[in-house]
Amino acid sequence: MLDSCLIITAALFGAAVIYLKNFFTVPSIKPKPDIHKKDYKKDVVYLYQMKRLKNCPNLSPFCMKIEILCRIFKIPYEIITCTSERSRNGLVPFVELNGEHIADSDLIEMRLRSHFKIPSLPTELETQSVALSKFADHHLFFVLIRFKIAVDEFYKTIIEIIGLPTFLNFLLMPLLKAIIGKNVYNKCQGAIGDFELSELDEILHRDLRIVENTLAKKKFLFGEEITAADATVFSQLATVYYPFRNHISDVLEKDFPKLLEYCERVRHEVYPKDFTM
Ligand SMILES: N[C@@H](CCC(=O)N[C@@H](CS)C(=O)NCC(=O)O)C(=O)O
Repeated sequence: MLDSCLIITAALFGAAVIYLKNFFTVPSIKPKPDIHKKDYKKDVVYLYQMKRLKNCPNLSPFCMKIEILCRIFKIPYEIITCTSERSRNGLVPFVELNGEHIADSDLIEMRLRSHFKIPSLPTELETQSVALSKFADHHLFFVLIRFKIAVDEFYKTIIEIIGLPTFLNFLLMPLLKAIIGKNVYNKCQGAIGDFELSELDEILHRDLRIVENTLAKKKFLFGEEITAADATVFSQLATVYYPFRNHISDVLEKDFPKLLEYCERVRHEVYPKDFTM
């Protein structure tokens, strides 16, 4: 009896110490993982990303953005399809460049632009371009993904990417909805707030109007030449429009045909032959 009391007290004390240690630990970034590509070629970007889809180069707008940046700026790159590999932040994409692990598409873009000496736009346009890109990655993305996770095709596509057997869909679908669906929903709530789908639709229209007004009558967002902002904004729109139908497909077709024409323009410019496979 005394023994079991001592064990329970020790266990409770241990749990309290662990809880308090975690409570008072200031969060900090994890160390960089070892690089995977040991026999790398100098100045080649090794881009770790999700598996390609048949009808769109990627389901992740952040992975697609980096591939497009490499293509438009003629940066030599090699794609490495991730299975379990993740960045120091637990996400994809990440790159390895000359033996360095670089995580997060924002930082990757900055590093690539400085390493490969990619010229910026004139100051005023560059400022607008960065602001529009951040709006796309940190606001529009969350609005779009709320609609993306609302359809079964999203989870079916994830099952295909992971390579799980489709005959198990009846079990996997509710599981993925419970894990990934909830996780994404919570992230959206933290990033942009919580909204009913009808309210979110108003926000979606306002956000797409911002992109449409920036584009105006131009070929690309900042003129006749494709730029980094096109890589970011197009990737956000393309990864919800091309993989499978959802509410955004209807909205783009009905209310924003000019944005769809723009998507087709970027698609032909960047992936003249290999958008689908
Ligand atoms: N801020 C990050 C966002 C990257 C991100 O959210 N990646 C998602 C895919 S869209 C991810 O890796 N999710 C977890 C996973 O796939 O394991 C960036 O710009 O790279």
